[in-house]
Amino acid sequence: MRQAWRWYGPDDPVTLDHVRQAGATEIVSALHQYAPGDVWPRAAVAERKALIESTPAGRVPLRWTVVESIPVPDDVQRGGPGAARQTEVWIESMRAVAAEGIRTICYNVMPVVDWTRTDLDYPMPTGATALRFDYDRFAAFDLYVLKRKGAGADYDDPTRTRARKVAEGLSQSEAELLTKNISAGLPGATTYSQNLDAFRERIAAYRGIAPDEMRANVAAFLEKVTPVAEELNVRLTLHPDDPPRPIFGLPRIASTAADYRALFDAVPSKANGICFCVGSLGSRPDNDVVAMAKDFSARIYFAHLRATRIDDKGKSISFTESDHLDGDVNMIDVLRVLVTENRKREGAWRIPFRPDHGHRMLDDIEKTRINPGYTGIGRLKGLAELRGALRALQ
Ligand code: DNO
Repeated sequence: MRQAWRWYGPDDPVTLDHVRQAGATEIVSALHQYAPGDVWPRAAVAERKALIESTPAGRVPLRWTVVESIPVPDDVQRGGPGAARQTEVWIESMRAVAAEGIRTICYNVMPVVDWTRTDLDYPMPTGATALRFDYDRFAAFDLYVLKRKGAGADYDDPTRTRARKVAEGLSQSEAELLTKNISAGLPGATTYSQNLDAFRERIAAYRGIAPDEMRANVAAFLEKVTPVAEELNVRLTLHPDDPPRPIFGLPRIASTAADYRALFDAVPSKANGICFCVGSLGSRPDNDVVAMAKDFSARIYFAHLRATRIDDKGKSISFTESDHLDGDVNMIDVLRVLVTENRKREGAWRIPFRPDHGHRMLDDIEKTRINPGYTGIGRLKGLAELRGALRALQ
C-alpha cells in the first residue's frame, strides 16, 4: 500500500522533511485558501504541486497524489438555487487537479460542521493528549450554549439531565473553548469559521431537509461529476460522517454500510468510491467495519487509518481516539482486507493510506502551534505501527 501523509501546505508546522523522516512518500493536500464554492485555478494547483515535488538535492522525492478535500457547497447538499452552478465549479476544480496529474479526490457531505470533536487535548493515562467526542458535552453545547431551536427533542431524558449538569459546571472560558472546538472548524474541515449566529443560520438553512432528500441531491451531484471523473481517470472518495450520526438535527448520509450502498446503487460509476476511514466508521458500534471493508473493497481508493475507543465498552456515543492498532475495530483485520484488495490493483491504483490523527505527545505537547490531531510525532508513531503490521501481513 502507498504510504501518504496529510500536509496542510506551507504553513503546516510539520514540514516536508518531517514527512520524509516519517517514511511517507506521497502527500495528501488541498488548497485550503479557497472557500467552498470557489474554483481552484490550475495555476494554484500547479504551484502547490511544485512546492511538494521540487525535491532538494539528495532528498527523498515526494509526490502529491491525493486531494483532500474539494468542498461540496451547501447549495449542492441542500438542493439550493446555486446547486447546478456550484456543481460546475466543483467539476472545474476537479479538472484543474486532474490536469496536474492528481487522480484521487476526497470529499465529504457533512453539512455545516464537517468533522467534530468536543475535546482537542483530552488527557491520556500516558501523559499524551487525544481528540475526543463527548456526547454530554456536545449536548450541553447544543442545548445551553447554542440554544438551538428544537434541540431538546433530539436527546433523551437522561442525556438532557447529564447535559444540564455539564452546562452548569462550565466556566465562561470553558464554554468559549467548547464553542470554538465545535463550531470554529477543525483543521482541514471544509467549513467556515463561524460565530454562533452565523452557525445557527447555517443549521437553519437545512431545516426540513430529510436524509433521503439530501441523498438525492448528492446522487444528482455525482451523476454530473462522475462521467467527467471517468473521462479524466479520476477516482472520487467520499469520507464518512464523523461522528457517524446526525448532529444538530442535520441530515447525515455517509454513516453506515446502507448509506454507502444507497449511493453506489444510485450512481454505479466506478469513479464513485469511498475514503475508508476506520476511525469514523468505527466510532459507531453497529458498524461492522471489517465487513464494510470487504463489501466495498473494490471502491476503496483511499484509506484513513486511525482508531477510536467508545466509552462504556461500546455502549455509548462518546469516544476517544486511541493508538492506531488499539481501537475497538481490529485494525489488523481491516489491513488484511486492504492488502488483499491492493494485490489486485495496478500500480497507480494501489491504495494510498495515511495515518490519520495521532496523540499529542513528546515535544508536541509543549508546542504552541499545532493542528489538532495532526501533530508530527503522534502520526509518525501511528505510521510506524501500521507499516510494521502491513509488512508482516504482506
Ligand atoms: C479529519 C478528516 C476530515 C476529512 C474531511 C474529508 O481529520 O478526516 O478533515 O478529511 O472531512 O473531506
